[in-house]
Amino acid sequence: LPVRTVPTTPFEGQKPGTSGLRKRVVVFQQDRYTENFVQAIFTAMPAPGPRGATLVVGGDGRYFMTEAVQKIVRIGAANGVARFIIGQNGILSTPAASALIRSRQADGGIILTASHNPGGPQNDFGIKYNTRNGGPAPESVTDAIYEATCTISEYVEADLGAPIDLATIGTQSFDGLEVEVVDSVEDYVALTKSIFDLELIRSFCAANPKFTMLFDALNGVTGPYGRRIFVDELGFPESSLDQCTPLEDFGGSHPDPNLTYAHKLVERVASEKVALGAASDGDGDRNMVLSHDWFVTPSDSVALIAHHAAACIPYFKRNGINGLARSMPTSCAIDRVAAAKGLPVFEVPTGWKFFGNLMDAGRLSICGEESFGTGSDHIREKDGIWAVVAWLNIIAHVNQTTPGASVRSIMLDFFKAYGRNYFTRYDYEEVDADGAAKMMARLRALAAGEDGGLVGRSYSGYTVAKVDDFEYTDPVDQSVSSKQGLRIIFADSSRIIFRLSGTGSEGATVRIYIERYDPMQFELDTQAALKPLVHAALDISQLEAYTGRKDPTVIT
Ligand code: VG1
Ligand code: CO
Repeated sequence: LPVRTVPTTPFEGQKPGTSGLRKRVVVFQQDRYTENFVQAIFTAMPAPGPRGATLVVGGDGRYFMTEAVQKIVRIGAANGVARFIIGQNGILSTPAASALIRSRQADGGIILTASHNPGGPQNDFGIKYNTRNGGPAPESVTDAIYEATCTISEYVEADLGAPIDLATIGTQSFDGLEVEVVDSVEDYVALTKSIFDLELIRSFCAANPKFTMLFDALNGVTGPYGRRIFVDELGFPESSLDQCTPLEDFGGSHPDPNLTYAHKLVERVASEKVALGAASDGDGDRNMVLSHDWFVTPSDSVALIAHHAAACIPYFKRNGINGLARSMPTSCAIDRVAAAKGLPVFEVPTGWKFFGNLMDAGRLSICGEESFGTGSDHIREKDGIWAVVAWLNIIAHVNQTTPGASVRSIMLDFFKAYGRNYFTRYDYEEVDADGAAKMMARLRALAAGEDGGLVGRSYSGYTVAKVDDFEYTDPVDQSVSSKQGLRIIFADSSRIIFRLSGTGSEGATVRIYIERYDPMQFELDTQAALKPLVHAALDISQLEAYTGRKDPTVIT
Protein backbone atom coordinates (compact mmCIF):
# COMPACT_ATOMS: atom_id res chain seq x y z
CA LEU A 1 0.00 0.00 0.00
CA PRO A 2 1.26 3.48 -0.77
CA VAL A 3 2.20 5.32 2.44
CA ARG A 4 2.29 9.05 2.95
CA THR A 5 4.43 10.67 5.67
CA VAL A 6 2.82 13.81 7.10
CA PRO A 7 4.89 16.31 9.10
CA THR A 8 3.19 17.45 12.29
CA THR A 9 3.82 19.22 15.60
CA PRO A 10 2.65 18.20 19.08
CA PHE A 11 -0.67 19.31 20.58
CA GLU A 12 -0.76 20.11 24.26
CA GLY A 13 -2.81 18.04 26.67
CA GLN A 14 -3.04 14.71 24.85
CA LYS A 15 -2.69 12.92 28.18
CA PRO A 16 -4.98 9.92 28.64
CA GLY A 17 -7.02 10.26 31.86
CA THR A 18 -8.79 7.66 34.01
CA SER A 19 -10.07 6.04 30.82
CA GLY A 20 -8.49 7.31 27.61
CA LEU A 21 -8.27 10.73 26.01
CA ARG A 22 -11.55 12.67 26.25
CA LYS A 23 -12.06 16.08 24.69
CA ARG A 24 -14.70 18.08 22.92
CA VAL A 25 -15.43 16.85 19.38
CA VAL A 26 -14.18 20.18 17.98
CA VAL A 27 -10.81 19.51 19.59
CA PHE A 28 -10.55 16.12 17.87
CA GLN A 29 -11.67 17.74 14.60
CA GLN A 30 -8.65 20.04 14.49
CA ASP A 31 -6.32 19.31 11.62
CA ARG A 32 -3.89 16.47 12.66
CA TYR A 33 -5.17 16.31 16.28
CA THR A 34 -6.74 12.83 16.06
CA GLU A 35 -3.98 11.63 13.71
CA ASN A 36 -1.29 12.67 16.20
CA PHE A 37 -2.89 10.78 19.06
CA VAL A 38 -3.54 7.67 16.98
CA GLN A 39 0.05 7.69 15.71
CA ALA A 40 1.23 8.04 19.33
CA ILE A 41 -0.73 4.89 20.24
CA PHE A 42 1.07 2.95 17.50
CA THR A 43 4.43 4.47 18.44
CA ALA A 44 3.96 3.49 22.09
CA MET A 45 2.33 0.11 21.52
CA PRO A 46 4.01 -2.46 23.79
CA ALA A 47 6.54 -4.85 22.21
CA PRO A 48 6.52 -6.26 19.59
CA GLY A 49 4.66 -3.16 18.38
CA PRO A 50 2.14 -2.69 15.61
CA ARG A 51 3.96 -4.58 12.84
CA GLY A 52 1.92 -7.68 12.00
CA ALA A 53 -0.56 -6.95 14.78
CA THR A 54 -4.28 -7.75 14.93
CA LEU A 55 -6.36 -4.97 16.48
CA VAL A 56 -10.03 -4.67 17.43
CA VAL A 57 -11.66 -1.31 16.71
CA GLY A 58 -15.12 -0.05 17.63
CA GLY A 59 -17.04 2.39 19.72
CA ASP A 60 -20.30 3.60 21.18
CA GLY A 61 -21.70 5.13 18.00
CA ARG A 62 -21.18 8.74 19.02
CA TYR A 63 -20.64 11.59 16.58
CA PHE A 64 -17.19 11.53 14.84
CA MET A 65 -16.73 7.80 15.53
CA THR A 66 -16.74 6.51 11.96
CA GLU A 67 -14.34 9.24 10.83
CA ALA A 68 -12.00 8.18 13.61
CA VAL A 69 -12.30 4.50 12.60
CA GLN A 70 -11.24 5.37 9.03
CA LYS A 71 -8.25 7.37 10.29
CA ILE A 72 -7.19 4.51 12.61
CA VAL A 73 -7.28 2.01 9.74
CA ARG A 74 -5.21 4.29 7.45
CA ILE A 75 -2.62 5.14 10.12
CA GLY A 76 -2.55 1.61 11.51
CA ALA A 77 -2.00 0.10 8.09
CA ALA A 78 0.93 2.44 7.50
CA ASN A 79 2.38 1.40 10.86
CA GLY A 80 2.27 -2.25 9.79
CA VAL A 81 -0.96 -3.52 11.38
CA ALA A 82 -1.91 -6.74 9.55
CA ARG A 83 -5.56 -7.12 10.56
CA PHE A 84 -8.32 -4.95 11.92
CA ILE A 85 -11.43 -6.53 13.41
CA ILE A 86 -14.15 -3.87 13.42
CA GLY A 87 -17.71 -3.93 14.74
CA GLN A 88 -20.35 -3.45 12.04
CA ASN A 89 -20.83 0.27 11.37
CA GLY A 90 -18.04 0.77 13.90
CA ILE A 91 -20.30 -0.30 16.77
CA LEU A 92 -18.87 -2.21 19.72
CA SER A 93 -19.75 -1.67 23.35
CA THR A 94 -16.69 -1.37 25.59
CA PRO A 95 -17.32 -4.80 27.17
CA ALA A 96 -17.95 -6.35 23.73
CA ALA A 97 -14.65 -4.91 22.48
CA SER A 98 -12.84 -6.36 25.48
CA ALA A 99 -14.51 -9.73 24.87
CA LEU A 100 -13.54 -9.65 21.19
CA ILE A 101 -9.89 -8.81 21.90
CA ARG A 102 -9.77 -11.87 24.13
CA SER A 103 -11.76 -14.33 22.04
CA ARG A 104 -9.87 -13.44 18.85
CA GLN A 105 -6.53 -13.27 20.67
CA ALA A 106 -5.92 -9.84 19.20
CA ASP A 107 -2.91 -7.79 20.21
CA GLY A 108 -5.13 -5.02 21.55
CA GLY A 109 -7.85 -2.65 20.56
CA ILE A 110 -8.84 0.95 20.14
CA ILE A 111 -12.20 1.93 21.64
CA LEU A 112 -13.90 5.12 20.52
CA THR A 113 -15.99 6.54 23.32
CA ALA A 114 -16.27 9.24 25.92
CA SER A 115 -18.44 6.82 27.91
CA HIS A 116 -21.18 8.63 29.84
CA ASN A 117 -20.18 12.10 28.62
CA PRO A 118 -22.74 13.65 26.23
CA GLY A 119 -22.09 13.25 22.50
CA GLY A 120 -22.77 15.20 19.31
CA PRO A 121 -20.89 18.01 17.53
CA GLN A 122 -20.88 20.27 20.60
CA ASN A 123 -19.97 17.57 23.09
CA ASP A 124 -17.35 14.92 23.75
CA PHE A 125 -15.39 12.29 21.90
CA GLY A 126 -12.75 9.92 23.22
CA ILE A 127 -10.11 7.38 22.23
CA LYS A 128 -8.89 4.59 24.47
CA TYR A 129 -6.24 1.95 23.90
CA ASN A 130 -6.65 -1.54 25.38
CA THR A 131 -3.90 -4.15 25.56
CA ARG A 132 -3.98 -7.82 24.62
CA ASN A 133 -5.65 -8.94 27.86
CA GLY A 134 -8.65 -6.89 26.69
CA GLY A 135 -8.26 -4.29 29.42
CA PRO A 136 -7.45 -0.58 29.45
CA ALA A 137 -3.74 0.06 28.97
CA PRO A 138 -1.82 0.31 32.25
CA GLU A 139 -0.26 3.61 33.27
CA SER A 140 3.15 2.59 31.91
CA VAL A 141 1.58 2.41 28.44
CA THR A 142 -0.61 5.52 28.72
CA ASP A 143 2.46 7.42 29.95
CA ALA A 144 4.38 6.23 26.89
CA ILE A 145 1.52 7.34 24.62
CA TYR A 146 1.53 10.77 26.23
CA GLU A 147 5.31 10.95 25.87
CA ALA A 148 4.93 10.17 22.15
CA THR A 149 2.34 12.94 21.71
CA CYS A 150 4.82 15.41 23.19
CA THR A 151 7.63 14.60 20.77
CA ILE A 152 5.76 13.66 17.59
CA SER A 153 7.09 15.19 14.37
CA GLU A 154 5.31 13.09 11.72
CA TYR A 155 2.68 10.44 11.24
CA VAL A 156 2.22 7.91 8.48
CA GLU A 157 -0.94 7.11 6.59
CA ALA A 158 -1.72 4.41 4.02
CA ASP A 159 -3.73 5.17 0.91
CA LEU A 160 -6.57 2.64 0.73
CA GLY A 161 -8.15 4.24 -2.30
CA ALA A 162 -11.56 4.63 -0.70
CA PRO A 163 -12.99 4.54 2.84
CA ILE A 164 -13.46 1.07 4.35
CA ASP A 165 -16.97 -0.32 3.97
CA LEU A 166 -18.04 -0.61 7.61
CA ALA A 167 -21.59 -1.75 6.85
CA THR A 168 -20.95 -5.12 5.22
CA ILE A 169 -19.97 -8.07 7.38
CA GLY A 170 -16.98 -9.89 5.95
CA THR A 171 -13.31 -9.46 5.16
CA GLN A 172 -11.84 -6.86 2.83
CA SER A 173 -8.27 -7.54 1.70
CA PHE A 174 -5.67 -5.02 0.71
CA ASP A 175 -2.00 -5.50 -0.01
CA GLY A 176 -0.64 -6.49 3.44
CA LEU A 177 -3.84 -5.62 5.30
CA GLU A 178 -7.09 -7.40 6.09
CA VAL A 179 -10.11 -5.61 7.48
CA GLU A 180 -12.76 -7.85 8.97
CA VAL A 181 -16.14 -6.35 9.80
CA VAL A 182 -17.97 -8.44 12.40
CA ASP A 183 -21.45 -8.55 13.90
CA SER A 184 -21.36 -6.18 16.90
CA VAL A 185 -23.26 -8.40 19.33
CA GLU A 186 -22.82 -12.06 18.33
CA ASP A 187 -19.68 -12.91 20.31
CA TYR A 188 -20.91 -10.97 23.31
CA VAL A 189 -24.22 -12.82 23.37
CA ALA A 190 -22.41 -16.17 23.15
CA LEU A 191 -20.22 -15.16 26.08
CA THR A 192 -23.26 -14.09 28.13
CA LYS A 193 -24.92 -17.45 27.47
CA SER A 194 -21.83 -19.26 28.69
CA ILE A 195 -21.74 -17.30 31.95
CA PHE A 196 -25.33 -17.25 33.22
CA ASP A 197 -28.16 -19.67 33.81
CA LEU A 198 -30.50 -18.21 31.21
CA GLU A 199 -32.76 -21.25 31.44
CA LEU A 200 -33.36 -20.57 35.13
CA ILE A 201 -34.19 -16.92 34.37
CA ARG A 202 -36.56 -17.92 31.57
CA SER A 203 -38.46 -20.40 33.72
CA PHE A 204 -38.66 -17.92 36.60
CA CYS A 205 -40.09 -15.26 34.28
CA ALA A 206 -42.55 -17.71 32.73
CA ALA A 207 -43.80 -18.70 36.18
CA ASN A 208 -43.95 -15.09 37.40
CA PRO A 209 -45.57 -12.97 34.72
CA LYS A 210 -45.88 -10.12 37.22
CA PHE A 211 -42.10 -9.86 37.32
CA THR A 212 -41.60 -6.96 34.93
CA MET A 213 -38.39 -5.50 33.65
CA LEU A 214 -37.47 -2.21 32.02
CA PHE A 215 -34.07 -1.70 30.40
CA ASP A 216 -33.07 1.81 29.30
CA ALA A 217 -29.99 2.07 27.08
CA LEU A 218 -30.13 5.88 27.29
CA ASN A 219 -29.79 5.92 23.47
CA GLY A 220 -26.31 4.48 23.89
CA VAL A 221 -24.59 1.45 22.45
CA THR A 222 -26.25 -1.24 24.58
CA GLY A 223 -29.63 -1.07 22.81
CA PRO A 224 -28.86 -3.88 20.31
CA TYR A 225 -27.16 -5.97 23.03
CA GLY A 226 -30.12 -5.51 25.37
CA ARG A 227 -32.61 -6.46 22.67
CA ARG A 228 -30.76 -9.67 21.79
CA ILE A 229 -30.36 -10.77 25.41
CA PHE A 230 -33.48 -9.55 27.20
CA VAL A 231 -36.00 -9.98 24.38
CA ASP A 232 -34.61 -12.66 22.04
CA GLU A 233 -32.90 -14.86 24.64
CA LEU A 234 -34.88 -14.27 27.82
CA GLY A 235 -38.28 -13.65 26.30
CA PHE A 236 -39.13 -10.28 27.83
CA PRO A 237 -41.56 -8.26 25.69
CA GLU A 238 -40.29 -5.50 23.42
CA SER A 239 -41.96 -3.05 25.83
CA SER A 240 -39.25 -3.96 28.36
CA LEU A 241 -36.83 -1.87 26.29
CA ASP A 242 -36.61 1.91 26.24
CA GLN A 243 -34.27 4.22 24.30
CA CYS A 244 -32.58 1.19 22.76
CA THR A 245 -31.59 2.65 19.39
CA PRO A 246 -28.04 4.05 19.49
CA LEU A 247 -28.01 7.74 18.52
CA GLU A 248 -24.88 9.71 17.75
CA ASP A 249 -25.86 12.43 20.22
CA PHE A 250 -27.68 10.08 22.64
CA GLY A 251 -30.83 12.04 21.96
CA GLY A 252 -29.24 15.18 23.36
CA SER A 253 -29.07 13.83 26.89
CA HIS A 254 -26.40 12.59 29.25
CA PRO A 255 -25.97 8.81 28.77
CA ASP A 256 -25.07 8.28 32.42
CA PRO A 257 -27.05 5.72 34.44
CA ASN A 258 -27.73 7.43 37.75
CA LEU A 259 -30.76 8.88 39.48
CA THR A 260 -30.18 12.31 37.96
CA TYR A 261 -29.53 11.53 34.30
CA ALA A 262 -31.63 8.38 33.99
CA HIS A 263 -34.66 10.18 35.41
CA LYS A 264 -36.99 8.89 32.70
CA LEU A 265 -36.27 5.30 33.74
CA VAL A 266 -36.57 6.19 37.42
CA GLU A 267 -40.00 7.76 36.82
CA ARG A 268 -41.27 4.89 34.70
CA VAL A 269 -40.05 2.24 37.15
CA ALA A 270 -41.91 4.05 39.94
CA SER A 271 -45.15 4.73 38.10
CA GLU A 272 -45.35 1.33 36.35
CA LYS A 273 -44.29 -0.56 39.50
CA VAL A 274 -41.45 -2.28 37.64
CA ALA A 275 -39.76 -5.17 39.48
CA LEU A 276 -36.32 -4.68 37.89
CA GLY A 277 -35.29 -1.44 36.24
CA ALA A 278 -31.85 -1.11 34.68
CA ALA A 279 -29.83 1.30 32.59
CA SER A 280 -26.42 1.37 30.98
CA ASP A 281 -24.18 4.23 29.88
CA GLY A 282 -23.14 5.41 26.41
CA ASP A 283 -20.47 2.73 25.89
CA GLY A 284 -22.16 -0.03 27.88
CA ASP A 285 -19.75 -0.58 30.73
CA ARG A 286 -21.84 1.02 33.49
CA ASN A 287 -25.11 -0.13 34.99
CA MET A 288 -27.79 1.00 37.37
CA VAL A 289 -30.20 -1.40 39.03
CA LEU A 290 -33.37 -0.42 40.86
CA SER A 291 -36.95 -1.44 41.49
CA HIS A 292 -40.06 0.59 42.16
CA ASP A 293 -39.35 0.30 45.87
CA TRP A 294 -35.55 0.20 46.07
CA PHE A 295 -32.49 1.84 44.54
CA VAL A 296 -29.41 -0.38 44.57
CA THR A 297 -26.28 1.61 45.33
CA PRO A 298 -23.48 0.35 43.06
CA SER A 299 -21.27 -0.43 46.06
CA ASP A 300 -24.06 -2.66 47.42
CA SER A 301 -24.71 -4.20 44.02
CA VAL A 302 -21.22 -5.64 43.59
CA ALA A 303 -21.22 -6.88 47.20
CA LEU A 304 -24.60 -8.56 46.67
CA ILE A 305 -23.43 -10.22 43.46
CA ALA A 306 -20.24 -11.39 45.19
CA HIS A 307 -22.33 -12.84 48.01
CA HIS A 308 -24.60 -14.92 45.73
CA ALA A 309 -22.42 -15.65 42.69
CA ALA A 310 -20.87 -18.96 43.67
CA ALA A 311 -24.27 -20.45 44.50
CA CYS A 312 -26.09 -19.69 41.28
CA ILE A 313 -24.04 -18.24 38.41
CA PRO A 314 -22.61 -21.12 36.34
CA TYR A 315 -19.40 -19.25 35.46
CA PHE A 316 -18.51 -18.95 39.15
CA LYS A 317 -19.80 -22.42 40.01
CA ARG A 318 -17.30 -23.71 37.44
CA ASN A 319 -14.36 -21.46 38.18
CA GLY A 320 -14.81 -20.61 41.84
CA ILE A 321 -14.12 -17.14 43.16
CA ASN A 322 -10.46 -16.24 43.51
CA GLY A 323 -10.83 -12.88 45.15
CA LEU A 324 -12.86 -9.68 45.30
CA ALA A 325 -11.91 -6.05 44.78
CA ARG A 326 -13.20 -2.51 44.75
CA SER A 327 -11.85 0.89 43.86
CA MET A 328 -10.72 2.88 46.87
CA PRO A 329 -13.73 5.24 47.10
CA THR A 330 -16.23 2.37 46.72
CA SER A 331 -17.94 1.46 49.98
CA CYS A 332 -16.51 -1.35 52.08
CA ALA A 333 -19.62 -3.57 51.78
CA ILE A 334 -17.74 -6.02 49.57
CA ASP A 335 -14.96 -6.25 52.16
CA ARG A 336 -17.54 -7.70 54.56
CA VAL A 337 -18.52 -10.34 52.02
CA ALA A 338 -14.86 -11.21 51.48
CA ALA A 339 -14.28 -11.53 55.22
CA ALA A 340 -17.33 -13.77 55.68
CA LYS A 341 -16.34 -16.02 52.79
CA GLY A 342 -12.63 -16.10 53.58
CA LEU A 343 -11.69 -14.43 50.27
CA PRO A 344 -8.93 -11.91 49.62
CA VAL A 345 -10.14 -8.38 48.85
CA PHE A 346 -8.13 -5.70 47.05
CA GLU A 347 -8.50 -1.92 47.21
CA VAL A 348 -7.24 -0.27 44.00
CA PRO A 349 -7.24 3.29 42.64
CA THR A 350 -10.21 4.58 40.64
CA GLY A 351 -10.39 3.23 37.09
CA TRP A 352 -10.86 -0.27 35.75
CA LYS A 353 -7.26 -0.65 34.52
CA PHE A 354 -6.07 -1.53 38.02
CA PHE A 355 -8.19 -4.69 38.22
CA GLY A 356 -6.67 -6.29 35.11
CA ASN A 357 -3.33 -7.37 36.56
CA LEU A 358 -5.05 -9.07 39.49
CA MET A 359 -7.41 -10.90 37.13
CA ASP A 360 -4.58 -11.95 34.81
CA ALA A 361 -2.74 -13.35 37.84
CA GLY A 362 -5.80 -15.40 38.84
CA ARG A 363 -6.31 -13.47 42.07
CA LEU A 364 -9.52 -11.60 41.32
CA SER A 365 -12.94 -12.73 40.08
CA ILE A 366 -15.56 -10.07 40.96
CA CYS A 367 -15.06 -6.35 41.44
CA GLY A 368 -16.76 -3.01 41.19
CA GLU A 369 -16.68 0.72 41.52
CA GLU A 370 -19.11 3.09 43.20
CA SER A 371 -19.46 4.85 39.85
CA PHE A 372 -21.95 2.27 38.56
CA GLY A 373 -19.24 -0.11 37.36
CA THR A 374 -19.52 -3.84 38.07
CA GLY A 375 -17.79 -6.77 36.47
CA SER A 376 -15.71 -9.91 36.62
CA ASP A 377 -12.77 -11.68 35.07
CA HIS A 378 -14.86 -12.89 32.10
CA ILE A 379 -13.42 -9.79 30.35
CA ARG A 380 -11.17 -6.91 31.41
CA GLU A 381 -13.70 -4.07 31.40
CA LYS A 382 -16.68 -3.40 33.58
CA ASP A 383 -19.83 -4.72 32.00
CA GLY A 384 -23.26 -3.11 32.33
CA ILE A 385 -25.37 -5.87 30.79
CA TRP A 386 -23.42 -8.52 32.70
CA ALA A 387 -24.46 -6.88 35.97
CA VAL A 388 -28.13 -6.73 34.96
CA VAL A 389 -28.16 -10.40 33.92
CA ALA A 390 -26.34 -11.27 37.16
CA TRP A 391 -29.19 -9.65 39.07
CA LEU A 392 -31.78 -11.57 37.04
CA ASN A 393 -29.88 -14.81 37.71
CA ILE A 394 -29.74 -14.07 41.44
CA ILE A 395 -33.41 -13.05 41.66
CA ALA A 396 -34.47 -16.24 39.85
CA HIS A 397 -32.25 -18.34 42.12
CA VAL A 398 -33.41 -16.78 45.39
CA ASN A 399 -37.03 -17.22 44.31
CA GLN A 400 -36.52 -20.97 44.18
CA THR A 401 -36.30 -21.07 47.96
CA THR A 402 -38.03 -17.77 48.79
CA PRO A 403 -40.92 -17.25 46.42
CA GLY A 404 -41.74 -13.57 45.96
CA ALA A 405 -38.21 -12.39 46.76
CA SER A 406 -37.67 -8.95 45.20
CA VAL A 407 -34.78 -6.55 44.66
CA ARG A 408 -35.76 -4.89 47.93
CA SER A 409 -36.14 -8.05 50.02
CA ILE A 410 -32.90 -9.48 48.63
CA MET A 411 -31.02 -6.29 49.62
CA LEU A 412 -32.62 -6.22 53.08
CA ASP A 413 -31.63 -9.86 53.66
CA PHE A 414 -28.10 -8.93 52.66
CA PHE A 415 -28.05 -6.07 55.19
CA LYS A 416 -29.34 -8.41 57.90
CA ALA A 417 -26.33 -10.61 57.29
CA TYR A 418 -23.70 -7.91 56.90
CA GLY A 419 -25.02 -4.55 58.13
CA ARG A 420 -25.29 -1.61 55.76
CA ASN A 421 -22.62 0.72 54.42
CA TYR A 422 -24.47 3.93 53.63
CA PHE A 423 -22.75 5.68 50.75
CA THR A 424 -23.14 8.84 48.72
CA ARG A 425 -21.04 10.79 46.22
CA TYR A 426 -21.22 14.52 45.61
CA ASP A 427 -19.92 15.79 42.26
CA TYR A 428 -19.08 19.41 41.57
CA GLU A 429 -18.70 19.43 37.79
CA GLU A 430 -16.75 21.91 35.67
CA VAL A 431 -15.49 24.03 38.56
CA ASP A 432 -12.53 26.37 38.20
CA ALA A 433 -9.49 24.07 37.83
CA ASP A 434 -7.24 26.38 39.79
CA GLY A 435 -9.54 26.59 42.80
CA ALA A 436 -10.01 22.82 42.82
CA ALA A 437 -6.25 22.26 42.67
CA LYS A 438 -5.70 24.67 45.57
CA MET A 439 -8.35 22.92 47.62
CA MET A 440 -6.69 19.55 47.05
CA ALA A 441 -3.25 21.01 47.83
CA ARG A 442 -4.50 22.33 51.16
CA LEU A 443 -6.07 18.95 52.00
CA ARG A 444 -2.77 17.26 51.16
CA ALA A 445 -0.96 19.69 53.44
CA LEU A 446 -3.41 18.97 56.25
CA ALA A 447 -2.98 15.24 55.64
CA ALA A 448 0.77 15.72 55.94
CA GLY A 449 0.23 17.25 59.37
CA GLU A 450 0.47 20.96 58.55
CA ASP A 451 -1.69 23.36 60.59
CA GLY A 452 -1.90 20.74 63.32
CA GLY A 453 -3.19 18.12 60.87
CA LEU A 454 -6.55 16.42 61.15
CA VAL A 455 -5.92 13.28 63.20
CA GLY A 456 -7.62 13.46 66.60
CA ARG A 457 -9.88 16.35 65.62
CA SER A 458 -13.64 15.90 65.71
CA TYR A 459 -16.20 17.00 63.15
CA SER A 460 -19.96 16.59 63.65
CA GLY A 461 -19.12 14.12 66.41
CA TYR A 462 -16.80 11.98 64.27
CA THR A 463 -13.16 11.77 65.34
CA VAL A 464 -10.47 11.52 62.65
CA ALA A 465 -8.37 8.38 63.08
CA LYS A 466 -6.28 8.39 59.91
CA VAL A 467 -5.63 10.61 56.90
CA ASP A 468 -3.64 9.81 53.80
CA ASP A 469 -3.29 10.39 50.09
CA PHE A 470 -4.06 6.95 48.71
CA GLU A 471 -1.09 5.15 47.18
CA TYR A 472 -1.35 1.76 45.53
CA THR A 473 1.38 -0.76 44.95
CA ASP A 474 0.23 -3.31 42.41
CA PRO A 475 0.74 -6.70 44.09
CA VAL A 476 1.52 -8.32 40.74
CA ASP A 477 4.04 -6.01 39.07
CA GLN A 478 4.88 -3.77 42.07
CA SER A 479 4.16 -0.60 40.07
CA VAL A 480 3.22 2.32 42.31
CA SER A 481 0.37 4.79 41.70
CA SER A 482 0.37 7.68 44.12
CA LYS A 483 -1.86 10.68 44.84
CA GLN A 484 -5.02 8.70 44.13
CA GLY A 485 -7.30 10.56 46.52
CA LEU A 486 -7.40 12.09 49.98
CA ARG A 487 -8.83 9.66 52.54
CA ILE A 488 -10.12 10.75 55.91
CA ILE A 489 -10.98 7.73 58.00
CA PHE A 490 -12.84 8.20 61.26
CA ALA A 491 -12.64 6.18 64.47
CA ASP A 492 -15.95 4.40 63.73
CA SER A 493 -14.72 3.41 60.18
CA SER A 494 -16.72 6.15 58.44
CA ARG A 495 -14.82 7.66 55.52
CA ILE A 496 -14.67 10.89 53.55
CA ILE A 497 -12.68 10.85 50.32
CA PHE A 498 -11.77 13.73 48.03
CA ARG A 499 -10.42 13.41 44.52
CA LEU A 500 -10.48 15.17 41.19
CA SER A 501 -12.04 13.44 38.21
CA GLY A 502 -9.78 12.16 35.45
CA THR A 503 -12.49 11.85 32.79
CA GLY A 504 -13.79 15.41 32.37
CA SER A 505 -13.17 17.41 29.24
CA GLU A 506 -13.49 20.94 30.63
CA GLY A 507 -12.41 22.57 33.93
CA ALA A 508 -12.20 20.26 36.93
CA THR A 509 -14.70 18.01 38.68
CA VAL A 510 -14.42 17.56 42.42
CA ARG A 511 -15.78 14.31 43.81
CA ILE A 512 -16.53 13.81 47.50
CA TYR A 513 -17.31 10.26 48.61
CA ILE A 514 -18.97 9.67 51.97
CA GLU A 515 -19.55 6.41 53.78
CA ARG A 516 -20.81 5.23 57.16
CA TYR A 517 -21.43 1.70 58.43
CA ASP A 518 -24.59 0.92 60.37
CA PRO A 519 -25.01 -2.62 61.77
CA MET A 520 -28.63 -2.11 62.86
CA GLN A 521 -30.63 0.29 60.73
CA PHE A 522 -31.07 -0.59 57.10
CA GLU A 523 -33.80 1.69 55.85
CA LEU A 524 -32.65 5.15 56.78
CA ASP A 525 -32.74 7.77 54.06
CA THR A 526 -29.17 7.82 52.72
CA GLN A 527 -28.86 11.60 52.65
CA ALA A 528 -30.22 11.87 56.20
CA ALA A 529 -27.93 9.09 57.41
CA LEU A 530 -24.88 10.85 55.98
CA LYS A 531 -25.76 14.49 56.59
CA PRO A 532 -23.35 15.07 59.51
CA LEU A 533 -20.49 13.60 57.47
CA VAL A 534 -21.40 15.77 54.47
CA HIS A 535 -21.17 18.79 56.76
CA ALA A 536 -17.83 17.57 58.01
CA ALA A 537 -16.56 17.16 54.44
CA LEU A 538 -17.56 20.69 53.44
CA ASP A 539 -16.14 22.10 56.65
CA ILE A 540 -12.78 20.31 56.35
CA SER A 541 -12.31 21.05 52.64
CA GLN A 542 -13.70 24.61 52.59
CA LEU A 543 -15.08 23.61 49.21
CA GLU A 544 -17.33 26.62 48.84
CA ALA A 545 -14.51 29.07 49.51
CA TYR A 546 -12.23 27.36 46.98
CA THR A 547 -14.70 26.67 44.19
CA GLY A 548 -17.51 29.15 44.74
CA ARG A 549 -19.98 26.24 44.61
CA LYS A 550 -22.66 25.87 47.22
CA ASP A 551 -24.39 22.79 45.86
CA PRO A 552 -23.18 19.72 43.97
CA THR A 553 -24.10 19.22 40.30
CA VAL A 554 -24.97 15.57 40.85
CA ILE A 555 -25.52 13.44 43.94
CA THR A 556 -25.30 9.68 43.52
C1 VG1 B 1 -14.92 7.99 36.51
C2 VG1 B 1 -15.29 7.09 37.67
C3 VG1 B 1 -14.44 5.84 37.65
C4 VG1 B 1 -14.59 5.14 36.30
C5 VG1 B 1 -14.24 6.12 35.18
C6 VG1 B 1 -14.47 5.53 33.81
O1 VG1 B 1 -13.58 8.41 36.64
O2 VG1 B 1 -15.15 7.76 38.90
O3 VG1 B 1 -14.81 5.00 38.72
O4 VG1 B 1 -13.74 4.03 36.22
O5 VG1 B 1 -15.06 7.28 35.29
O6 VG1 B 1 -15.78 5.10 33.65
P1 VG1 B 1 -13.18 9.86 37.21
O7 VG1 B 1 -11.69 9.93 37.11
O8 VG1 B 1 -13.91 10.85 36.40
O9 VG1 B 1 -13.67 9.87 38.64
V1 VG1 B 1 -16.45 5.17 32.12
O10 VG1 B 1 -17.96 4.36 32.11
O11 VG1 B 1 -16.42 6.79 31.89
O12 VG1 B 1 -15.37 4.35 31.15
CO1 CO C 1 -18.65 3.92 30.29
